[in-house]
Amino acid sequence: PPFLDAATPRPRPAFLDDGPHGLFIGGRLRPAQTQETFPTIDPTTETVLTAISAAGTADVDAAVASARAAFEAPSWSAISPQARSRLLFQIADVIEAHREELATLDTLDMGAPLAGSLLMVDHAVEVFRHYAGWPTKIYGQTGPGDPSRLDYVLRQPLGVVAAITAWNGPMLQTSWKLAPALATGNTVVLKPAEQSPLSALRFAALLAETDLPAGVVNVVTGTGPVTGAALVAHPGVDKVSFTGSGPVGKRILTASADTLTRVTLELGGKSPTIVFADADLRAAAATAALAFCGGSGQGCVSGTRVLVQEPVREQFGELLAEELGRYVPGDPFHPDTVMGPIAHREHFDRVVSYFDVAREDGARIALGGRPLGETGLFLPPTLIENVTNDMRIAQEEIFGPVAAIMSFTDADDAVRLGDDTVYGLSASVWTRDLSTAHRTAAALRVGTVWVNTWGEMTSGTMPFGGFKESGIGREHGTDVLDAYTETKAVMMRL
Ligand code: TXE
Repeated sequence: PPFLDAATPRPRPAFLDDGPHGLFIGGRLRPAQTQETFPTIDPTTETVLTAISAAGTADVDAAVASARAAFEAPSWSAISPQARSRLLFQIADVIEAHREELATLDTLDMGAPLAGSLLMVDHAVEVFRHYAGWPTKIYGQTGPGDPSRLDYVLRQPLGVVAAITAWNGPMLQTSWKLAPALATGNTVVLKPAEQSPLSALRFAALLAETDLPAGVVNVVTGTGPVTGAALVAHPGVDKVSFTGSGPVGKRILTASADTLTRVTLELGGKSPTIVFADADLRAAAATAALAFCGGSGQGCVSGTRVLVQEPVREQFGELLAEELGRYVPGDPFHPDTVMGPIAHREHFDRVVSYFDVAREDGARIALGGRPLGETGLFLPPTLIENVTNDMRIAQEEIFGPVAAIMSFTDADDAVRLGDDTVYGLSASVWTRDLSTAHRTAAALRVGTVWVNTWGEMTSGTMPFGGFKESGIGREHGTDVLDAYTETKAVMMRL
C-alpha cells in the first residue's frame, strides 16, 4: 500500500471539529484556564488534526479538587459494589458502541493501522468488563487475634489516582489504568500523552453520557513537564500510575519522596526473542518479525534483540528476512497495511539517529536502515548484524522497527545474554523441549515470558510489569488490587 493512498478514505470524526478540545473536569469538557492550546499532528500526513487545551497548574488543581470531591461524595464512596460493577459494564458498553470512532481517532493521532487500533479498543472493552467483576469480589480478612478481641482487615481505596499514559497505545493504556482504579473505588485524573490525546478526550465526553458520577474521572491534557509534573507533585494525589520512559519514571519516583505518593511505573524494555535450535523456526521467524515490527516497534514489550542458537543462526536469519518482507509500511487506513508510520516527528528523528549509532559502533545494517517516502514518518523493518550485546543498539530502547540479531551457545548463555541489559520487561522463548522452556522461563529476570508465542494479552488476568529498570509494581492480575488499595487493621476489644 502507498504511504498516503488517495483512494483510501481518510475519515474525519465529527469530534475533531467540535472544538475547543478542552479538559474534562467535574463531568464537563471545558477550555484550560491558561487559554493555551497545542496542536496534535497526524504522523501519516504531518498535518495538524486539531488544537488541544494545555492545562496549567490551576487546571490541574481544579481536576484534583474535582476528583477529591467525587471520592468523598456518597454518590461514589457509598455506592454498593454491585452498583460500581454496573457502572464499569456501562463504560465498556459505551466504548464498544463507539469502537470505530475511538479507533479512528487513535489511528489519526499516532498512526497505528486501523485494524490494530480496533483490536486495542476491543481489548479496552474486555479490560473494563474484566474489572467490572472485581468490586463484588474484593474481600477483607479477619485476623487470628486474642479471643477477647475482634481483629479484622479492611481493604480500602487510596483516593485520587493520577494516571499518566504514553502515546503508543492510547485506549489500551486508558483502560489498563482507569478500570482497576475505579473497580477498587478510587477516582482518577488522567493525563494522556500530548502526542495522542484525542481518544481520551472523546472517551471523557462519552463518560458524560453514562451514570458515572461527575468528577470520578477527569482528564487534563498538556505536556509532561508542565501538566504531568504539576499532577505528580500535587499533594492531593494519592497515587501515580505511569507508563512512559525510564528517565521520566525515575523523576516521578524522586518527586514522590516528598509526599510519599504511591507509585506504579511501567517503563521500557529491550526484550529478547530467544530461538533454540530445536524450535519451529518458521513460526519463530514469523513471530520474531511481528515482535519488533508490530506497532512499528513502538511497544514496551517489542522483541528488539533476536538471540539465535549458533547452529541455526544462518538459516534463521534467512527465514526472518523473508518474514520481514511482509512489513511494508503504508497508509494506516489502507486495509492491507500491517505497519503504519512512526507516531511523531521527534521520535522518528531519534529512531533514525540509531542507524548511525549502529554503524559507528561497527555493526552492519543487514536490512532497512533508512527513512522511506517524502511525507509521513515511515521507516522500514531494520535488522542489524555484527552486534555485540554491549553496543548501544543492543542496550538502549530504540522504540522503532529495529532489531539486533545475535547468537548464543546454550541455555545458560541465552539467559545470560537475555538478562544483560538494565531492563527486565519480557522475553519470548522458542523451543520444543519442555525442560528448556520451563528452565529458561524461570531463569530470566523479566516480568513476562511468552513461550512459543509473543505479545499475547489477557483482559487483566495475568500480572504485567517489569523487573529491574522496566518498572515498579504490576498492573493486572491480583497484584493490581494491592496497587490501588490500602489495608487497614481494625482491633476491637470485645
Ligand atoms: O516518554 P515520556 P516519550 C520510551 C520509549 C520512547 C521514550 C520517550 O523508548 O522512545 O520512552 O517517549 C508524561 N512529569 N517509552 O517522550 O516523556 C508525558 O506527557 C510527569 C516506553 O513519549 O516518558 C506522557 O504523558 N509526566 C513506554 C508520558 O509522561 C511527564 C511508552 C510519557 O512520556 C513528565 C512510551 C514529567 N516530568 C515511551 N514528562 C512504554 N513503557 O511502553 C513527561 N511526562
